Amino acid sequence: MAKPHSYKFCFGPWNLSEGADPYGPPTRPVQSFDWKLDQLREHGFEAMMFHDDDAVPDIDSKSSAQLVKEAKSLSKRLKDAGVAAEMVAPRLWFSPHTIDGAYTNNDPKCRKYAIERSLRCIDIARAMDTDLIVLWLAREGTYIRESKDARRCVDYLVEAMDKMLGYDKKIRLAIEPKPNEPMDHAYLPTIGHALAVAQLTRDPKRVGCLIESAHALLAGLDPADEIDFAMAFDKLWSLHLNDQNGMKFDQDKPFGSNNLRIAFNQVRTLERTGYGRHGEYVCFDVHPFRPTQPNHWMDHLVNSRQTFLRLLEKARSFDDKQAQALVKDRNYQALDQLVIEHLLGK
Ligand code: XUL
Ligand code: MN
Repeated sequence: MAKPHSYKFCFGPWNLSEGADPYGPPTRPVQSFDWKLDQLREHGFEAMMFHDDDAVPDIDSKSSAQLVKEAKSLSKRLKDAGVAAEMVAPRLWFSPHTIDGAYTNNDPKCRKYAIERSLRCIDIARAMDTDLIVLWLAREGTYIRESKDARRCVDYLVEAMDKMLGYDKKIRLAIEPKPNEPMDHAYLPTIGHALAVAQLTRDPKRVGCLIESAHALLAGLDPADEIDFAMAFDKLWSLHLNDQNGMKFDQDKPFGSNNLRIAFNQVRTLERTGYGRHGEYVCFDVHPFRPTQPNHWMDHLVNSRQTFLRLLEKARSFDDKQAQALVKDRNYQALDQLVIEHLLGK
């Protein structure tokens, strides 16, 4: 195992959400951005992640010059607070132009909108001193199989990424795969799909990925294996740790909330592969449970960070030598119990 290093933590303004779901209204009042920034600093987080319109609201009604001006002013506020902007992600799922997809929309005018919007997102990222653009491809997929040509959609995805890579020679694209929700089936459901598409772009070195634990679980995969796979390509550029109870809606539960062992194995893999050594952040894409009262609003983030740090101790104190001996002896029954006893505190 490599020499221990310390991790840097991050979350986004949307992770202090107000509790609205498809069945009911918010359960907490809206808080200001400054309040969120103060909370972030007070609780041991070093960076904030942004959607383009978290950084600059009402993007589509503003000129490029205005967007850059507002992004620069936000960047100054962050710098004054000693907080980095980790990434900017184009929100390609709200506009009337992205109702049936953004880059893979059947309508060329809508695809054009999605690319233009992504270039504005790059302008914002540049003004905020980050080279990382995250692509969660929310509506790139289908509700019914017959509605789009999946073969052609691969070309559309590559074309959009090529436009972004050509627009700015320094930016890096991190694809955040998710197999479903809001779509029935998404076109890039796993890290394997994301890294395969990266190879088709004009600059594969600048197209990597972001793994979200819940998204991997929704694809029926172990997030630790997804991490190892991405690290084998040196392409894990960001991470959304959280948890998920089975194959249902995307729950964004606190890290480790549902399955401590799956969480332990993610931390162990991050340690083993050296994630974070090149400045990558550990981000928590978690939401408060809807019944959460305003005075407990930060707890899901504080707890996720705490659980991560506790599991880091567990990863560092795991008896690897004994584990290796058991592997050699093919005694997986004893190895299984070794992990369980370790997690239980023996
Ligand atoms: C959606 C999701 C997003 C992305 C950023 O499931 O995880 O919040 O992380 O667009
Ligand atoms: Mn996410």
